[in-house]
Amino acid sequence: MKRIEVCLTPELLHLYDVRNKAVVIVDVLRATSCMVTALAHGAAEIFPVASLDACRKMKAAGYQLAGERDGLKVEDFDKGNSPFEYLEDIAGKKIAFTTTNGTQAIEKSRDAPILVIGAFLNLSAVARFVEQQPHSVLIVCAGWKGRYSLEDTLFAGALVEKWQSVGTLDCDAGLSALHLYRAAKENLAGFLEQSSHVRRLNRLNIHRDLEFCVTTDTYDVVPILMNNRLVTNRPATRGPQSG
Ligand code: 3SL
Repeated sequence: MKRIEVCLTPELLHLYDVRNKAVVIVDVLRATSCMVTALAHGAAEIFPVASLDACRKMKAAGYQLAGERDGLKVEDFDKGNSPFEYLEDIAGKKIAFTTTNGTQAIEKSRDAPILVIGAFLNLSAVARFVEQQPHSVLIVCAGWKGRYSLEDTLFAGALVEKWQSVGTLDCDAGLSALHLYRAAKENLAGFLEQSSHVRRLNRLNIHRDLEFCVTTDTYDVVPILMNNRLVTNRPATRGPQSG
């Protein structure tokens, strides 16, 4: 029977073998939420890279540069890391994306035969997708600079909850995530209010992204890594517009 496991931070990834897993990368605040939003609104592809320099090199190949460092847009980049920047003027665009944690977690998981991007925004679509794969599932929480993040763990718990009729859960990290999610799910934004990432975003005066990123099932797309690019499993869907 297929299993589901949760890696609570990329620093623990050496304990897992990604080479035979369907890996779900999650960085709820905010990298994977942006990726899902961009592809749902018609971005042609996202090229995730770990470093700023690797990202800048993609400009010559016609990519828009996007992402952040420590939550802030990089000065010479076209876009930052708020999902509201990916609602419009995105259709057909190729995006090179680098972030403090999300794209680093992707980089570390590249050996997986299947790598998809998860967020609350596409929770059910990701659950359906991984259920259909022949592999066991590993959820990799991006965390913050190697540390544990509450919001990514809550997403892991949500996906484990959906998984339970499909396969086994034999992983205490997954069980903890499930219990936490069950305690939080009626009010995810409230539960996260004291979390370090929400406090960090509040210090940067970024408030509205939290509500957006913890909204469940806004989109039906699953970003999949193919030939080093994230592309979607289905045509762009309509979702919220900016404003
Ligand atoms: O680290 C990341 O990948 C980002 O999502 C962090 S932030 O939300 O932009 O601060």
